Amino acid sequence: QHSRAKSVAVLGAPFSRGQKRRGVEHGPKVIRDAGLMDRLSALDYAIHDFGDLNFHQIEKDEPYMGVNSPRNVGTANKVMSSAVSRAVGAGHTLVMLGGDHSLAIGSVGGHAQQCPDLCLIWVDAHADINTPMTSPSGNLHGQPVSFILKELQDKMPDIPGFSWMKPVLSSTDLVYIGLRDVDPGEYHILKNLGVHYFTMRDIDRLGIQRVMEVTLDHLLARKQRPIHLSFDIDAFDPSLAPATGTPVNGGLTYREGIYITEEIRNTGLLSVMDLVEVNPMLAANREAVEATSSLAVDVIASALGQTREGAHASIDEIPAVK
Ligand code: HAR
Ligand code: MN
Ligand code: MN
Repeated sequence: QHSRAKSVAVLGAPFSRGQKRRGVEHGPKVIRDAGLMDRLSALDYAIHDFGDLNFHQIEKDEPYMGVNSPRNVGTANKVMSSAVSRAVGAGHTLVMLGGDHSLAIGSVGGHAQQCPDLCLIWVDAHADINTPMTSPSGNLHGQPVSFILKELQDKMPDIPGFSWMKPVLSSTDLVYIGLRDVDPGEYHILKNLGVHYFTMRDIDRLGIQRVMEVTLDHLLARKQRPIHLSFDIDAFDPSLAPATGTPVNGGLTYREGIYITEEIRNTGLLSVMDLVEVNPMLAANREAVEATSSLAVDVIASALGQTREGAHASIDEIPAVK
């Protein structure tokens, strides 16, 4: 418990081709500008900034079976996958800053290369489990989970750009928290596979404490294993996180969001965390951008050990009167 990670690495992914709105590629910059590295250096481990990944654009990238930008998204995720695999293999706890949520395909995929027994906690207003056939938008940020799950592979067409990708998780390795905008096809998939999920209504009924207890019990009771936390900022209520592409009313409160990350931190098992979908170009003003990105920093710091209780790291006795 509370095992000290030796080091934390931060990796930016300025990528937006998993959806149609410009600006989410600036997520890594505004999250860093909100003071991420300073906040993490106050916690007690070595912290490395791996900078931003470089995604070179593929010019000719026609939609395939309704899926937009398949080659760009597939190729970017291949780059992501090897970067995450390398970082985790080197012993770092990794924080991936998106970018849109299609990047989780590579992030979870690369993590699984090093930790095949990982489990996945997906905090989001959306289930992101459309297959290319059920997707209403053709946007790959609404589909990453369908690429990750083994049970869906016979429902997945061969999308150009993704030939490198293998499904890495079973549906029992996944729990959703915060859902409130689920497409009909997604609902069918969730029920059909028996995926464990907690909607905002479930949080209303059970409270976030019970939700986390059941989540961690489901994923960890049989065996302690590495956690991948994929945190979409749109899980929060739009009043707290306005700068995002697909806001949905009725989201997490600040305290519910922080409780989620505190509980994950307390397992000592967090191995990779994604923080995605911060889009500074979609806010009404600069204050709204700053609110959203400083919320992202709070969530990341909390997942990595910042507590509301205080810390004892630097002071171990009551100072004597001199
Ligand atoms: N479900 C819709 C679709 O598939 C919208 C979901 C995408 N929005 C996100 N992802 N921000 O969490 O297009
Ligand atoms: Mn998402
Ligand atoms: Mn979302």
